[in-house]
Amino acid sequence: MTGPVLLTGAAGRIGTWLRGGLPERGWAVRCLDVVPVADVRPGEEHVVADVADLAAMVDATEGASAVVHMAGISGESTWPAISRSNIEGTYCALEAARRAGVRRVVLASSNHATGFTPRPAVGLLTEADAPPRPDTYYGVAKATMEALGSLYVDRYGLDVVCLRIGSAFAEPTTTRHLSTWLSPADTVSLVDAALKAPSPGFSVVWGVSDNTRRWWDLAAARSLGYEPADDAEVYAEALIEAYGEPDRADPAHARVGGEYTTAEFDAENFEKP
Ligand code: 15L
Repeated sequence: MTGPVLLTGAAGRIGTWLRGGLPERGWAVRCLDVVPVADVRPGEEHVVADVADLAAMVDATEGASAVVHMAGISGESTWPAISRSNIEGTYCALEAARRAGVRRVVLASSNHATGFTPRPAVGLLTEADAPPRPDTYYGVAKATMEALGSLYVDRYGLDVVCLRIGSAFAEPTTTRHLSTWLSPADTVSLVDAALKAPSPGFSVVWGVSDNTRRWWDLAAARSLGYEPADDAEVYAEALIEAYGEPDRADPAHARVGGEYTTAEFDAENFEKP
């Protein structure tokens, strides 16, 4: 592939990790965000644009080799906010790729697309075991993202890889994260694999590190070429001492989406637009 990777949400947490890690793996990066990124790095291209502005997205996508779409609200919010940033934004990323002739799109889906799925009592959950079962409007937008990705593969022949990201943080801070953590280094590995995999067509894979306590199957992600290096277990002793052993009767541990499935996560409790 020639041309830079267009990275939406470049100023965000995951975007910042990818700006560091993708060039180390040979990818030139064109950063796009609605705000200017704080620290422009050598070799980067920069575009300030709203991901829900289709004309601006088409301009930004011209000449790119692939789109890595990380932009959007990163948790629950109101319906108007989610539908604009996360649903309209995903449509614009895919439609801009199609119009600009870019064939590969990597989408930041989330475990919350399937959040009300019960966590398995034993064994690992494959992607096929967890069809869309969103836990929030945020989760609905991620399920819609996967559906839009599927449409652009079947109708227009793009390659679209949807990453159902667990908990992408610098380090685990809750006992749930002992299962769901995706480390910064593994985030880079996963996106790199999604960019390089030959002809993935439509692919949905869990995005999680090789955590001892994980409940997501990594076979599909590994088949793309993902080689996770981290395991949240190194944080287990400290987190269990602080918070106790995870209680499987607690919804935060009984369902894939954790606390997002609780009554407190009703959108009414989130900021009005
Ligand atoms: C997500 O999709 C969110 O972006 C992140 O803030 C966390 O809530 C994460 O899921 C999680 O499930 O831990």
